[in-house]
Amino acid sequence: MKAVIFDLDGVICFTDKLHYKAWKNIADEQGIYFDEKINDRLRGVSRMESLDIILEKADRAYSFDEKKEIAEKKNDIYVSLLDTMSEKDLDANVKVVLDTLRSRGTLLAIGSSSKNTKKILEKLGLRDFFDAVSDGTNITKSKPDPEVFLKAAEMLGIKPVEAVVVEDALSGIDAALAGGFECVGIGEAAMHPKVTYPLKDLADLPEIVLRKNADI
Ligand code: B16
Ligand code: MG
Repeated sequence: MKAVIFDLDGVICFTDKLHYKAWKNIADEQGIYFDEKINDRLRGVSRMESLDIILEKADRAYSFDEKKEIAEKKNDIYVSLLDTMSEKDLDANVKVVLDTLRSRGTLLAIGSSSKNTKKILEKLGLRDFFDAVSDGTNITKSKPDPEVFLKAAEMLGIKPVEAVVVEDALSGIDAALAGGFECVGIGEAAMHPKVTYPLKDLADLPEIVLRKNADI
């Protein structure tokens, strides 16, 4: 296994709460019911598709222009919340996992639906850390389509069978499998019936990569 492709939100960082705060602000303003359970459905889903899920509870139809305006407003709120993040928000266990893999020569990439990926990496002090960053700015189809991970593999110059994808969202596991990748699922994604390696703790990831390479 030459490379590990990490999802960002929910794996490298925990921006769920910030997405929730921003969407809640929008939903309240529009008088639409929104709770954390609905927020869970937005994991790994693009911004516009997230808005469509939220609008399922609306009592009227929204035009494309209205939706565009609302999505932009949500992003402005989310970005101002991201501004409060710093290197202190990088989980120490996540950093150990990244450093361990890197020290063994494993290529590391990001495969995220977020258009704010580069800003988040910068805030966490990881701007130049990854060998490739594939994100919401270079894809046309979001997860469960495999495009974001296939682009990451292409940027790394490797084949999907030579990489493992790490995901927290069910749609992300579907995307990895559709692209021909093995995958590690954490949280909800560990429960996916077809996940290759369900993990309780990301700290076990280097061991999985090591064992897999010893098998080959
Ligand atoms: P943005 P991931 C995803 O990131 C989030 O899980 C999802 O909740 C969000 O809607 C999506 O990014 C788009 O984010 O509005 O910043 O472009 O899990 O694929 O890293
Ligand atoms: Mg995620």
